[in-house]
Amino acid sequence: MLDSHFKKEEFKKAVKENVKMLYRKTIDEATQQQIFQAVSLAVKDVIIDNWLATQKQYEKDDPKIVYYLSMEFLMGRALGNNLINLTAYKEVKEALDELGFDLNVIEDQEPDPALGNGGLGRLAACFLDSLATLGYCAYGCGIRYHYGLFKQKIEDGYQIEVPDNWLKDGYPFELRRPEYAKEVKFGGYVRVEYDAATGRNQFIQEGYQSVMAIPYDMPIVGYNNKIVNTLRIWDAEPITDFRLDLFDKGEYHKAVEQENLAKNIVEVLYPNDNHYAGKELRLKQQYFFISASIQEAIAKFKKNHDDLHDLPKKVTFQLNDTHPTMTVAELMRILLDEEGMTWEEAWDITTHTCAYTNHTIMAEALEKWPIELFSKLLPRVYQIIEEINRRFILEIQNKYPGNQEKIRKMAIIYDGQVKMAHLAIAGGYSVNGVARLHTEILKKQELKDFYEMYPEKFNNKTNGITQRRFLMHANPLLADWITDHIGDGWITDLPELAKLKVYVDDKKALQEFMNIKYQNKVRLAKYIQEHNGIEVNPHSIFDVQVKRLHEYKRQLMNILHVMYLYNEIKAHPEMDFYPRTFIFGAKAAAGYRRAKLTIKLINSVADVINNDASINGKLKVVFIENYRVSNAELIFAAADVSEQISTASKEASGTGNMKFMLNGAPTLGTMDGANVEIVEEVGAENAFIFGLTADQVINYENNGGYDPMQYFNNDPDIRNVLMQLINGTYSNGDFNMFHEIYDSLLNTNCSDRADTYFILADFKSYAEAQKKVEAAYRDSERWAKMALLNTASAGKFSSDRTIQQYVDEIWHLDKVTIEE
Ligand code: H53
Repeated sequence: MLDSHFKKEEFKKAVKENVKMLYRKTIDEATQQQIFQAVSLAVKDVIIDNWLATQKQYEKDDPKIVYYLSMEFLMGRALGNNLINLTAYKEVKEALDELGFDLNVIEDQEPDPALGNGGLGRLAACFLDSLATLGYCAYGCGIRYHYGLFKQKIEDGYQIEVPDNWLKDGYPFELRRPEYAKEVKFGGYVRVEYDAATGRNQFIQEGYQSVMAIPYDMPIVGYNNKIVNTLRIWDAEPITDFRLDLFDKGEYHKAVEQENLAKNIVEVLYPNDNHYAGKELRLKQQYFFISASIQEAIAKFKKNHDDLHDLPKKVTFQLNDTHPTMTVAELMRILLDEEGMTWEEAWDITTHTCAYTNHTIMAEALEKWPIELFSKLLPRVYQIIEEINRRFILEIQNKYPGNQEKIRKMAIIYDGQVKMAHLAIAGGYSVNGVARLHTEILKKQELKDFYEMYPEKFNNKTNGITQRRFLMHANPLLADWITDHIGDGWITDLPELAKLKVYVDDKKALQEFMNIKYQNKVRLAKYIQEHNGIEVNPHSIFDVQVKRLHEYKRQLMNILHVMYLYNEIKAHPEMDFYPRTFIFGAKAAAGYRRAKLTIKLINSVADVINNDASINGKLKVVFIENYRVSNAELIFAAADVSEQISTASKEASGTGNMKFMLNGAPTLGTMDGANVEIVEEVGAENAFIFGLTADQVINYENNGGYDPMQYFNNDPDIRNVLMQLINGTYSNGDFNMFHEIYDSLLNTNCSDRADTYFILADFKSYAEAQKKVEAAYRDSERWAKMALLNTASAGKFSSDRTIQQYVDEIWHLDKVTIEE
């Protein structure tokens, strides 16, 4: 136990006291939600002592700080994770038992803070955990959306979005910090005034609207080291409660506008993953949290240092994708307009302080803002970007005299648009991809021109995940078993898992390992029964694809293959078929029609197959409603097969793939993203790889020559399945329901190239790989070895390793330890 506050009896007393103070109740009268609040408060009390101690240590050591700037932090629930990192989980569980409560049930009372969409937001959360655990001074900076990612309900097979009012009961792990409020200005115009004293022009923004940004801090508890870092999320409030002065002058509308601006900015997270929608409110959100975060970072720096030229020595701003790229211009604005620096000085500081992570090559994810929109909303910031662009073009011309093509392709402002990725690359000192293959594609394809101009900026940081949440918390049985066999070093040094390799030929160990998998499958089966009303057989193969719904991730290929298997079973009832449960979980962006139709298709196929008594339950299909961090933990622990089947080159890295691997599920996947490195670690014989390579896909895309119709014409299995999309098999005779999906594969009425994601090209090799999965699973000893080797080889994929590489190669932070 870390702290004396956590002595069991004291803790029990604190819980009782909190219930009394908060609710005027005894613990027998309190609801589970009230107990959750009271327990969390008792835990927060301990955290705050460590938080203060960390702050003190940072003040003393003055370490370099990384600000991880991100529109998304997909934190998941905090209570269980905090207890784990305080090394108090088991003790608190016992204490609650004695009070008559079940910690698991209490944990379920916590809303699942969903301030993110998918991989990018969850990566940010894993990084914060690793930064605190490794002892680095880091702030996460983001937005306190009042509504997180929508909750998904399935009605009649269709996704319905329900608002996620995560703050409704009050969130115990946040702290409002009004003393650090910052003003953020929008709109108006820039007045230029010559200042005779300095001989320079002053740029004064006038006629603007503004809001106050109010920070809320959440503690990020390091594992067993007393370090507590901070996730700072900004809320917006009107400048004064209500502009009574304006109201009195009859400018009622202006007063209400300021109020509405504040309300709207932080209202809701945009539910798009890997897709840019170009909405003005989104641009406001970006500037809002960036301006507040950078202002605060500069104020903090100035408190302890007197020369802003030292900023790069003490601070890095890491841009999580292009969403926070405004940082480059906002930092320039502050250094130029508020600190009175020259352009050259300000640019030198900025380009040594900002660093950019690219997470996608998908064209539709690249942010490009129309200049009218941009310049109207942020007139001064836009002027600065124009000047950055002017100088950048000169640099290009210098390097490639007379080459107009380079300017067309590389300019920051071109064709009436501001290109955020170009600004991020020009304005920073590092550009990193998130898996080796992805970084290579950036260098050779997407960002080739930039790589040629600045090769020294480019580097790779393969993603990782935190084993504290995704093994210790998600899979306590396996975590304990591992610790019994190799000690607990893996908790902070994941490569230690390799020590498990000595057990590959130990029958008893293999049996125990698979028995734990079985128990986790029973746990998930219970969840599915309770939430879906579907009975699944825990002895069947749990074949799982959980991730955002996107065409490039090819959930469609998975369900088409299920339809094919069903056809096979029906056609050959005597066939020896190993029982399979196909499990899906996915949210589709609210406006992404084709993705939503895919959800309907999955549910319709599930309906037919699950209700067909003639197949004796050999095949089941389950769509888990409202996939999110909390149920993900149950799902990874219970998976036998990890479906990672994106079109090669499209998935920058993936991180779900790593969570499955860690929990002993072999990958069934394409050579895409981090799958390549997973296979490298575990060996090709312990994974099931199929499909076109990234080079083949890129070659088709660049040179044409792909014809999906040829597969339809020549392959009766494919033809049968596709015909079932339009003959009513899964739509109660409605020929139209899934016609759009059929068209998307074979072109007919579509504007884009047919089968954009090469589903038909890969279908057969996918089906063959699936046959190999079945054969391997039948040999239970072989399977157990594969599963164990996956866990044992997962060491590389800890976010601790990723963060250490960021620290060594980009951030150069100082390690801090808390003195007793
Ligand atoms: O980021 C993950 C990657 C994953 C990639 C994802 C992502 C988003 O979730 C959203 C926007 C974006 O540009 C990229 O799709 O492959 O693992 C973390 O790097």
